[in-house]
Amino acid sequence: MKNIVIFGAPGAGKGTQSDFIVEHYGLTHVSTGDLLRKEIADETELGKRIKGIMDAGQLVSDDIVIEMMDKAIAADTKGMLFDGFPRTVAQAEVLDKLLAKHGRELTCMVQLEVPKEELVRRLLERATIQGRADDNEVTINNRLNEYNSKTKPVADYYAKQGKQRVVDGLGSIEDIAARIRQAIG
Ligand code: B4P
Repeated sequence: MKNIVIFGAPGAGKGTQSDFIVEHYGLTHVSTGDLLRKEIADETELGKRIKGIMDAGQLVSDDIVIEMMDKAIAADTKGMLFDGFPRTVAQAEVLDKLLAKHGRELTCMVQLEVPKEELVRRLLERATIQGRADDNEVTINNRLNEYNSKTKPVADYYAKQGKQRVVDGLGSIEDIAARIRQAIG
């Protein structure tokens, strides 16, 4: 059973490539961004608490995200693709523990590498198509800063475990999907 993390900066193509990975390997897709946006759209108590944080481009607290993932892992029987999680080293450590609790371990982490100018270009383009509240110039900058300070160290965490697979995230969506399949094996 495969359990895979797809990792990268905002706009790196995590959500886009997730569709191909879950289809190819028959995995359950869990996106923390999608789960959090659903809480906001449903106007739940949690959604009201996190809306300002996400609109500002900051990370939601580890406790909230970890509780969501605990439930998602407990409910899964197929193997999982983690999209947007872990985003801090603390989340990465907890993910290892949660998987071990269910007799599993992480297969690998796929890291999509995309230059900053292209990340900004993609997110601004998405803003014109989807109108997501956090796709504007100020918030994109905050998200990239959060990524550099809190999320990037997660790559070293997996490199030390020998689980990091770096993939060039520039090019056509199909070409990148093929590179990812090769990296996972
Ligand atoms: P996410 O929903 O994970 O959003 P994201 O980082 O912007 O990545 P996304 O998956 O949407 O972008 P993608 O690269 O696919 O997180 C949003 C927020 O939720 C965070 O800022 C944070 O507040 C919160 N959050 C989520 N998880 C959290 C956690 N674990 N801890 C704390 N807080 C958390 O796509 C971007 C665009 O590029 C798309 O429009 C796509 O069409 C385009 N694109 C993709 N591939 C392309 C290619 N090859 N060429 C050209 N364009 C491409």
